[in-house]
Amino acid sequence: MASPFQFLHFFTIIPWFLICTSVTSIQTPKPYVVYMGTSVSNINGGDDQITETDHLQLLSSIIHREENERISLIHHYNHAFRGFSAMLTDREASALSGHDGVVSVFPDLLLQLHTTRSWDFLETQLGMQPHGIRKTLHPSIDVIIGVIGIWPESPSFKDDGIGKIPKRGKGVCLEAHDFKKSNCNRKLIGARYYDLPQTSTSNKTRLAKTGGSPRDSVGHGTHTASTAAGTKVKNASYYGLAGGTARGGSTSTRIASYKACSEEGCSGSVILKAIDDAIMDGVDIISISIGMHSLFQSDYLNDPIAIGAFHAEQMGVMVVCSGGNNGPDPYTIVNSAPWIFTVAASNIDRAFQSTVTLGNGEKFQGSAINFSNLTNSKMYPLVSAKDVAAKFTPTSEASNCYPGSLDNKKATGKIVVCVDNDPTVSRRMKKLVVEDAKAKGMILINEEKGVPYDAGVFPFTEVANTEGYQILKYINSTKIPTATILPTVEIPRYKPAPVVAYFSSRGPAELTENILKPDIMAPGVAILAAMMPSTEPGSVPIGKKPSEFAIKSGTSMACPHVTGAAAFIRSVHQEWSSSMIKSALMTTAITYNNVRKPSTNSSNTFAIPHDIGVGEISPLRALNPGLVFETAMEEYLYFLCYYGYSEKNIRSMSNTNFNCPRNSIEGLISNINYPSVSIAKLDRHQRPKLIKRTVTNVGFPNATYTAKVHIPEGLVVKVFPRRLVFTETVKKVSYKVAFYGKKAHSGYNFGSLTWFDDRHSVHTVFAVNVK
Ligand SMILES: *[C@@H]1O[C@H](CO)[C@@H](O)[C@H](O)[C@H]1NC(C)=O
Ligand SMILES: *[C@@H]1O[C@H](CO)[C@@H](O)[C@H](O)[C@H]1NC(C)=O
Ligand SMILES: *[C@@H]1O[C@H](CO)[C@@H](O)[C@H](O)[C@H]1NC(C)=O
Ligand SMILES: *[C@@H]1O[C@H](CO)[C@@H](O)[C@H](O)[C@H]1NC(C)=O
Ligand SMILES: *[C@@H]1O[C@H](CO)[C@@H](O)[C@H](O)[C@H]1NC(C)=O
Ligand SMILES: *[C@@H]1O[C@H](CO)[C@@H](O)[C@H](O)[C@H]1NC(C)=O
Ligand SMILES: CC(=O)N[C@H]1CO[C@H](CO)[C@@H](O)[C@@H]1O
Repeated sequence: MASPFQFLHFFTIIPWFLICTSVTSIQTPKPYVVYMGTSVSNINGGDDQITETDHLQLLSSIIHREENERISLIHHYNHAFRGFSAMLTDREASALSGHDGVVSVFPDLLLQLHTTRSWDFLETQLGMQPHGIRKTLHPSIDVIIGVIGIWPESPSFKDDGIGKIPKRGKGVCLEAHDFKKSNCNRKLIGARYYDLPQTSTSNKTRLAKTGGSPRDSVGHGTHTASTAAGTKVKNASYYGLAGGTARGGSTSTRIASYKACSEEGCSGSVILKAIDDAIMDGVDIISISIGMHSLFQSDYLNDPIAIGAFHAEQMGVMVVCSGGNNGPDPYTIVNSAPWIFTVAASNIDRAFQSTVTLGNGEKFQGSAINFSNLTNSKMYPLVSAKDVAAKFTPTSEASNCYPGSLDNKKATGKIVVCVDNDPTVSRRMKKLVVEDAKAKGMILINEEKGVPYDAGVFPFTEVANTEGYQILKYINSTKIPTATILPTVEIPRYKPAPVVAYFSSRGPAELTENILKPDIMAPGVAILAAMMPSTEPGSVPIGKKPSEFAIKSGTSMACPHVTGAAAFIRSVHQEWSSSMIKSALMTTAITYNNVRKPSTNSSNTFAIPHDIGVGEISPLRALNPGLVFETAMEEYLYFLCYYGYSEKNIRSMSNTNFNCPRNSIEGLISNINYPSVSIAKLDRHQRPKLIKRTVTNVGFPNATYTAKVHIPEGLVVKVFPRRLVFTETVKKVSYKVAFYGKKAHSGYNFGSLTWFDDRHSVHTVFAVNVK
């Protein structure tokens, strides 16, 4: 069997650190990150640059003399924030965490790419349509985004027609055995890579081959970078599927890439280093399609992405992150700090279908991407997997097409029907099992349709339970059941769209429910973008060259759509801060679909803000939002107080004499000037809860807005004032919203408050949990 290693890999990728923490003794050193706050020079203008020597001194005060080979730094952070990573025992780590100037000390965990290899989203396909950003305004106003890892020869990174690199773009193009300085150009202005950590389960051969170069070895960075900012490529397609012009959301944007991940995952200490470098290199936006698994989230000051993003925000650099692929359960959203722009994934108005025809003439529409060479003119024997089980194999395993569960002799030449009621065996695995059994093709019965799986040249399709039942019934009804699986065809103008993807992680956020997360939704199902040419056997149709594009799904693919949209807005409104751009995209998002109904989830029920945030991005509308919510750095410091961090740590992070308010309680987080509102607890027996917001006019100076509230039955919402008047001199106006829960339904109530003038509608969503 071709796949035992991959099978193992699937199980080891997440629990690696669990094994490490539980099995190893607490005295065994392991990598830790020591975070020490901002490195912005202090308020008195003094020069307190902390050097590597200072860090080494700190380490030598903690580590025993006999072990002095450990007094060394793996990574050292000093551009936007201070700290380092090093090999420490648990005891040393806890001694360090009490140290003056140390904000937090946390184990250097492996994070996941949000098209995780362990789920089969990575292997699925996509077709991207640059939603609504067809007319590129203002070409070539420079915005630089930072992403992770790249395949430089891709036509998506050609620099034809792009102007000189701006002075502040100090991207560094590192050389390697397979990467030359000339691989960088005016589009791809920088490419850095890092020593990737080796774990006990690391495949050293593979690391040696793929590490030590900025070149993308996974395909993830190439795909996401070209989605955000790829050069226009005419006539792009994945072997004819999803054909058209491929381009990023903002084609004049430059890219700097930071390779922080390998097949093993992405270590937190390396991600921190990459963010620190990107800030120094002068990028405007950082796009991170990586995160913790939702089961292993840590609080903000122990989360490398939250820490890096906080200091990026402090330096005026926007950070956009994927929200994770652990849906559709609630409390699965990650990267949920308020200074992060958190993205959910939706489908687009394109689907991929491949027809199953049964011997009795019945036809079913399955979902898949395949380059099947079968036709309607010949039928093949059709069997249920449980009827071709290997000896001594339980029926449940065979029907799920577990590794080793099928009898090759019985399956050869047949189309095998597998079910999918056990999530531990991926579609990729089942397909390998059936292919290895020399079957002619495979029909998978799986309710979670909508994320087409790329089966390469193997005839494969996926049908929902109702169709699956019909197919099984047909097999029972006849002596010689037969079928065929036709090649995939593209269904354009697919309806409804957008629908939130089944896999997209859901709110509310586990760390605090007082900020609404995810923030926004963008296309993340079956997105066509650049890819290093695949050499995997069976993935390239006979007689074709490996494709320079691929179709992929995941919140990883949704994130760069928002990055590209933000870069586009920044190129037009250069003076806008990240929070203004975020607000513009949020208050103009679209909450209905292409059949003019409110957006739904994949079981055809209306989606809620915990699924889709404020809705699907609409970059063109966001150019002219009318009003914006500005979230100042100080608001984030208040947030840290309310969340419960010490004033001492907050001062280290901000380098100010900041004072936390006396009554810092978590409920006050709802009052941060955020473009949406979430109230974790509204006690129906208590007085109404009062929320304050301040809006800044970015439209014509003379404007008057009136409020319109949309509320669920029972909840009472009062806005005052109901009119906001702006003039040449009055640019900012505050308003209050009171929420009365006395007669409301228990649990979350969702609604919206929209400010209208004759040109704009500023839509704000609220989520109120009534108890
Ligand atoms: C390590 O990776 C190499 C190259 O990808 C592969 O040939 C080899 O089988 C792998 N070794 C193990 C132990 O998985
Ligand atoms: C587009 O691509 C297809 C197949 O890859 C090819 O047959 C066709 O000639 C191309 N069209 C143009 C205008 O390049
Ligand atoms: C389809 O392609 C396979 C090789 O992938 C070949 O063995 C088979 O004969 C082809 N079938 C038809 C019907 O052309
Ligand atoms: C097909 O037949 C098997 C065994 O006779 C039975 O268990 C199963 O429920 C039948 N399936 C359908 C869909 O009729
Ligand atoms: C869709 O929403 C309904 C109602 O909230 C819920 O019962 C269902 O499980 C959701 N389905 C998915 C796939 O999220
Ligand atoms: C705004 O209104 C003021 C007072 O009515 C007026 O003087 C001014 O010219 C107006 N400006 C614009 C741009 O309409
Ligand atoms: C829609 C589409 O491009 N389908 C392709 C599926 O695979 C067959 C065989 O490679 C192609 O001929 C089809 O064009």
